[in-house]
Amino acid sequence: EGRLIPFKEFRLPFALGHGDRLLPPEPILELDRYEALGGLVFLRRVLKNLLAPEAILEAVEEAGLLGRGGAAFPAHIKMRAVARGEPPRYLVVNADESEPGNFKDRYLLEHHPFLVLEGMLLAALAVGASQVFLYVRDEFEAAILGLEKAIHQLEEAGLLPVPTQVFTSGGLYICGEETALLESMEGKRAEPRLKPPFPVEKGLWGRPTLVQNVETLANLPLILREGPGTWRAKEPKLFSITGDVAKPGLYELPLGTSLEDALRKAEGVPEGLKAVLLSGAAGVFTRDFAFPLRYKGRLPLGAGAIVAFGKEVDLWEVLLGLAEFFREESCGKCFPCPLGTAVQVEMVRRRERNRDLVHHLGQTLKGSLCGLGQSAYWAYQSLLEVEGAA
Ligand code: L3W
Ligand code: SF4
Repeated sequence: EGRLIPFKEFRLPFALGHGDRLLPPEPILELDRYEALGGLVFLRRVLKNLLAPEAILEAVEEAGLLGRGGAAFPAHIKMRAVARGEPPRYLVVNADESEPGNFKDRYLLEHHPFLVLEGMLLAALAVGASQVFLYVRDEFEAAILGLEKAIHQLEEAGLLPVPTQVFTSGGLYICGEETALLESMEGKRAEPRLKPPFPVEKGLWGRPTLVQNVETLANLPLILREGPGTWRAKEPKLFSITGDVAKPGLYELPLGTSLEDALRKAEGVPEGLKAVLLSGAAGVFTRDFAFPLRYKGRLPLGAGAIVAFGKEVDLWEVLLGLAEFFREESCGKCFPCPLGTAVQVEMVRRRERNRDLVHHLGQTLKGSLCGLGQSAYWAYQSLLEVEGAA
């Protein structure tokens, strides 16, 4: 009923706020063009033994790169853990971007496949992976075709040191959860595994596996080019800004930028908004426009979605869309999640504002096995807070 926009119809004028980054916003789909813009320098250096894999790990550590798929775990810790593991080791690129409101990975795959592939190969060489898989959301047809073409171009040029293949995802939201993703790659139902063991120890086929988000990997060549110190001083992050703003699109902003400044970049007017949904379905409504957009703050940043809702929007309708989304996408492996998400839909339908009941719902969902169930009530709880503050 139009509460959540079907992704295939999600057309956006990409206003990429690149700041002083090294790549232009237009697509770079040819290897020569990517190289002319300074690409592949570091990949070539590693291939000529002029740059040691350890130097890549050190640069990632010095930059303090955090996972950009929503969990913000230090990339170097995961990379070093995989590098220490017994071969064969694998790298899986998580390109199953399904969180409503986020479209930064899709943008990178469609517009900058070589940047993603260079970052991916640098990571693969750094951890000694013998095989790389790009796990791409099945609806991203253009991205899949573009990646296959780009991989072919790299291979022809002798610049594909690690066998790489595209794996089309199983097509469910839960497939983005890294262990469900691995299960589906092994031909099983996409259901999350218990963690630990983490994928860095027991990942694909039980082997040490680095599962890393597209944006995280795309930053590797940029960290090496800019130098980890310069990169760290900016800590660039892509934000998908949509909804009631004049210029919806993808914006690259330094972490720590206030929500208000982010909205104004997209020509949004905070005073005219009822609330903003931060992070996506697994996110929160907020009116804290002074909130600095950084990880581990009071509010979750997720993968960087910012959806602005004007004063005329009925946020309960939006919440109902999110609640139904969770109920549909719950994989059913554990008990609290299918139960809690179904009850949540009923509660939201009757616009239940009893905080004790919502608290109990949250307590149930918190006991879920994976992040899907554990975060499914955040938006509900936050809507009551936003209403209470209004
Ligand atoms: C080794 C430890 N590994 C934590 C691992 C653990 C955790 C992961 C986060 O967000 C997350 C991911 C998806 N020793 C560890 C440890 N870990 N303690 O680190 O890694 P990070 O920060 O690099 O992940 P991330 O990319 O920021 C991903 C879950 O969110 N998710 C994500 C969907 C993402 C996409 C996409 O990237 N396109 O769709 C959905 O549920 O499972 O946990 O998980 O393994 N001491
Ligand atoms: Fe599946 Fe939900 Fe349990 Fe996650 S929390 S394992 S999605 S039933």
